[in-house]
Amino acid sequence: MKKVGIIMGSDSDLPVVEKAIKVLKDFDVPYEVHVYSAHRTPKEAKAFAELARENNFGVIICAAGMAAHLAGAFAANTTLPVIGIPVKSAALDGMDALLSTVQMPTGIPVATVAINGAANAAFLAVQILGVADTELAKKLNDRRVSDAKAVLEKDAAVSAQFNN
Ligand code: RP5
Repeated sequence: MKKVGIIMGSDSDLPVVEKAIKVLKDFDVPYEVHVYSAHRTPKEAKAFAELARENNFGVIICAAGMAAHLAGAFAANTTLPVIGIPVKSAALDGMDALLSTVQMPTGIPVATVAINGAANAAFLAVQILGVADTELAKKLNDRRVSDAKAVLEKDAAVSAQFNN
């Protein structure tokens, strides 16, 4: 199976990124985690992106906050799908990173998830890999069935408390 590359701009992003790692573990999807910065280590970020396809990656997830150019920089240097996680920072509540990540020019898209939406970044990565992997697609379907069951159990509990 292709790997998912999880790149964060700083190790301070790790508490957010851990939610993506957990989802990939749940699905037994292989991954690598790295810290590369579009601004602090641009050469290393570029080299990783350029070699990602031949290094057996299928999707790249990039998490960055503030002037978040990491996902865009990766997208510029690979034709693999790149998913961006805008990370919330203190000053602007993540709106800075959201706009920096989502507002890409035509031809170089970044699939941007919600601010701190790391779990959904991983779910989207699994969905992308699931296009060519029916076993993985079935696991996704099973997860949705069990998630739906959990919601209906909550509905039953709330209904029992408030509905006559
Ligand atoms: C971004 O700047 C990183 O992705 C991080 O979210 C933010 C702050 O980085 P540190 O100053 O905590 O290293 O590049």
